[in-house]
Amino acid sequence: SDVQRTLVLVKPDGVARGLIGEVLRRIEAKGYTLVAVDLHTADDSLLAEHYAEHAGKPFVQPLIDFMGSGPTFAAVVEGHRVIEGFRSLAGATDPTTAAPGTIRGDLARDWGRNVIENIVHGSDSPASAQREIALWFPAL
Ligand code: YYY
Ligand code: MG
Repeated sequence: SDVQRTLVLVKPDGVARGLIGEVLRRIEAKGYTLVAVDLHTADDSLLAEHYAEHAGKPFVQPLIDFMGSGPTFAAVVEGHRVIEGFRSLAGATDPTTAAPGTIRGDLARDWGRNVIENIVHGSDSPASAQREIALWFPAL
């Protein structure tokens, strides 16, 4: 198989809780390689493009508000089958039912707010990865 790149985000909840290092530890322990990293608060236009597939859904505005509420740690991560592999490390979208052993299953929970706060994002396909890396790392 070909080497892949994926976009990983430690979302504002993960950054605020001091979990950048824990997420990077799991990525590095798994054996994947960091290609580029950045820490900044994303603006609305970047977030609207990043979540374009969810445009019109009821959770998209709360999601964009949450994602812009503080700094996000962004990383491009490389390895064979890393897109699928990081999704496996991250676990299911809903942290309440995400499997123990995963980032979301071990580190996230439902706080009763109107947005799912689940620590991390990972691209879900090669096409998404290419599109998202171009958005977050235009110089790559
Ligand atoms: O790829 P993944 O992050 O696991 O889930 P998506 O279905 O792409 O949704 C993106 C993001 O939106 C999710 O991580 C939490 C949030 N969200 C939400 O707040 N409420 C929902 N009903 C569905 C998703
Ligand atoms: Mg997704």
